[in-house]
Amino acid sequence: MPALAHALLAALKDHGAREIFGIPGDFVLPLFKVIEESDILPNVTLSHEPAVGFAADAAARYHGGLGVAVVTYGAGAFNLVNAIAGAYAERSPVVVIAGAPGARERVSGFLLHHQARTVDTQLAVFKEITCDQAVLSDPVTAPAQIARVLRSAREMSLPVYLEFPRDMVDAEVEAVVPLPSRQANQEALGECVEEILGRIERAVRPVIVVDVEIRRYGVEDRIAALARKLALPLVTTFMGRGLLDKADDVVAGTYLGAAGDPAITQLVEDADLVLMLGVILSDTNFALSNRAPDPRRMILAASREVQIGHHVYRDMPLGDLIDALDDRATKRTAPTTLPRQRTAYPRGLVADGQPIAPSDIATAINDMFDRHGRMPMTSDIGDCLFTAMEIDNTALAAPGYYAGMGFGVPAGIGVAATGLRPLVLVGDGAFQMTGWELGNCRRYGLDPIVVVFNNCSWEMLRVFQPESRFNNLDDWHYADIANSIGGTGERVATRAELVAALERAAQRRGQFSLIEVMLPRGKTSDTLARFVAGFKSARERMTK
Ligand code: TPP
Repeated sequence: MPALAHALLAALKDHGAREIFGIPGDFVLPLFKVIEESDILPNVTLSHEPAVGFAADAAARYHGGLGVAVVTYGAGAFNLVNAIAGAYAERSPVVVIAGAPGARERVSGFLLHHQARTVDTQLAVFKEITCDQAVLSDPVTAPAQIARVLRSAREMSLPVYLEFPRDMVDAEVEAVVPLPSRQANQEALGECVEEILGRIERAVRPVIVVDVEIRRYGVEDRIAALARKLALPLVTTFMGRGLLDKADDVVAGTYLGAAGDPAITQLVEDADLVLMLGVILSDTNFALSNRAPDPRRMILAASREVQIGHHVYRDMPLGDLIDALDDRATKRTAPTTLPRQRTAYPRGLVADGQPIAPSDIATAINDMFDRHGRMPMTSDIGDCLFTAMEIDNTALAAPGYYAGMGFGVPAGIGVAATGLRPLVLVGDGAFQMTGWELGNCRRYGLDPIVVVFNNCSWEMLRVFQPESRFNNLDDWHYADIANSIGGTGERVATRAELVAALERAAQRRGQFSLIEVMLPRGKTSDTLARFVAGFKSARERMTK
């Protein structure tokens, strides 16, 4: 019979985990020893637990399996809370494995180091931000608990929590047998699909809107095929930016309401049927809309439910729904009144001595993609994410809904650990939070390209409240520090320097590259400028 630690690692692998991110502590040292020596999954340690959570989250987003974060009891696990809250909000299946006291310690009568209130406060906190939990303290029940919790993570595409008491590492257990996934009721599915196809048939201006769940459930290709078959225009949400990056013929652009390409905004807002697939109905995705969500013109398939008008079909996995739609749909020709709108992304930056504006970065990156091929991206929250909307629709992981700072760099490390070379976009404020994790790249041979938007400012806050001096940040010369932590840093202030630095970074392999782009305070990307204007006018509308 395998030891529990081995059984758990094998089960993680069987359920789609490809790597482990973590930081050890005494409550997980024995488990880390097994992780390292068993070599079942590669292990990447970082410097601070928030980064562990972000990296695991981004790895899951990219490879479509499970992300894994292993941390110590209390001090380690509580440090992970914000990252897991973000993963929950944005539907990323991260398995939190937290060390915990062993059975004897729990009843020792002492307060234990890292304990916050009761021994189980950690479990109580994680219950709020995970969809399933288990404490692996009983060798008889542990394998079934692991199978249940890992299936929940996969089926719900949400974080889960496994607490691993440190005295359980060597406990002998049965192997973990994966549980079959739960499928839709066929009759309900048939009825649902007929209803959707009927609505599409009757619609004059239908449109598909897609968001992150379609990647989480691995149905992007099938949705692209369906959109082609039904001849339906398709857009992504803000959060869903980067989806269907291999189906340029299908994706018209990204819906940003008042901040976006007017043709795309019209496509969605004038539609008489909006088929929302895997969409998070959040303010960042829809608050700049001129129209409130209207159930009469909307079908929403998300979180294993399909809502049509005022009724709901429950237990409808997205994959089953798309397969059934594809089975029953017949090829449709687009009405001639339905031109496919496409967003054109800027190209051809003039490499001159002019200062750099944020939108110039997008143009320079598009030019670099033309020369070297598109790169997968991660972005932090800040003007860098709005700038990303001006870059070609390449794969992107970003906190577009939860909007927590500090995601970009560790997420890039997570993506790099999956074997890809990412381009990371990050503001100086966010870089101050987690940017130093780049110092871990050399140990693992990772070579992301990081573009720091250095405006010496919390510019996203300044745009809403320009009078506050606290938005001014100091100039930390990030490029200089990059050179002392295993990478190459370059600071650029003109468009010519930017173009040259990006080219050098594209060619430099085997170490991280940091390009510190100096930007004037008060100058935002064109997209953020439109977003702020749209936001302010929406606020005025609401307060009138
Ligand atoms: N803390 C976290 C963890 N997340 C947040 N979103 C905020 C605080 C509030 N916040 C939103 S944007 C922002 C802050 C503090 C400033 C971001 O600054 P920077 O990363 O330099 O990007 P810029 O706004 O200049 O583009």
